[in-house]
Amino acid sequence: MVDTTYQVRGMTCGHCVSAVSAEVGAIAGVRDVQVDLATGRVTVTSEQPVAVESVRAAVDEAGYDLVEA
Ligand SMILES: [Cu+2]
Repeated sequence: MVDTTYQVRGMTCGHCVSAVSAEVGAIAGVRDVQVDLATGRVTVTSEQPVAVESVRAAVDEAGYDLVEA
């Protein structure tokens, strides 16, 4: 398993957390998504490293922005 942490901008409440978790969690190979609302940190646990483009697309789909690393 691989843990990767991303920074997401725009989340303000538990609904935002759910939306991001659902979209990112739907990426193939992703096993777990932990969102820290206070910091905007999103930690993705996956079987293989996930392409950042996939994470960006999922975060976009949820309505938020992935901050450039
Ligand atoms: Cu919200």
